[in-house]
Amino acid sequence: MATFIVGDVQACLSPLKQLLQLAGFTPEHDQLWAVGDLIGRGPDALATLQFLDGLGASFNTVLGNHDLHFLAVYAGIKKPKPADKFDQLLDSPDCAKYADWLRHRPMATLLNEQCMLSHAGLYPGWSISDALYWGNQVASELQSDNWKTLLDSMYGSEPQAWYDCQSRSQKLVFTINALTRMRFVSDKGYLDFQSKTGLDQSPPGTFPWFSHPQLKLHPHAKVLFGHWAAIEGKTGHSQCLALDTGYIWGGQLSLYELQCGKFYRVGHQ
Ligand SMILES: [Mn+2]
Repeated sequence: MATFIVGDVQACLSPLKQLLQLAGFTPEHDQLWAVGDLIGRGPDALATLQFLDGLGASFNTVLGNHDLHFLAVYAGIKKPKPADKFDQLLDSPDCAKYADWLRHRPMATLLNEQCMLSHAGLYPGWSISDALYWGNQVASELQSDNWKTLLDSMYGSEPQAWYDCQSRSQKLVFTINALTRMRFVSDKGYLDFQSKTGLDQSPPGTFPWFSHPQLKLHPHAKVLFGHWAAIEGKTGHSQCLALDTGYIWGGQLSLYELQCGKFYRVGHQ
């Protein structure tokens, strides 16, 4: 059995199918995980969810910011924007089924004892156990009757640092931001939500989270993440593997095979 992890699909079904064929993925034997942002901006939101649903128990995902945004639109908290390209999905009789399925996905998971998967990465100062614990707290809330209240509160960017969080609801919103939106983090642990650039343009006083001096990773641990297309799959850190190579922006869709460490890519050159 092989475990594959795919980068941000963002409703681009055709390259996803190409990539699975290229890697020899067979749902009967193999497991496929996604780094989140299954849908959002790309052309085939409904067909992508139909295809992944068809893989049954051989597919799973952690949630990304676009997936959570879709849930907020579905719940009537946010108005859909044309750029989301959710229309066909929202009009589908199966929309409620897919929304319910997404609402029951994890925010972070362990793929084996040492490899964590989340959409944006590991917040500096948190251990992998911290990220899993708080990710599970968010997931439990999303699966509870309070899920709309949580999604309604997530659109703020405050608090920006973990040590500024007082209440449980602040901690849940911070966790969503750290696990799904993080890129640059200040030396004091503040998430920077302004910059989406590559590594050569760090805002003053910030580090990419994977280069942050407070990053806590055991020597054999790994973090797999997506979300940050501008770094083009490069972190310069052997334990932090970036899988969003920006297919939606004219780049490539990436797939990583966990057991052998091999990358597969399709898309634009
Ligand atoms: Mn994202």
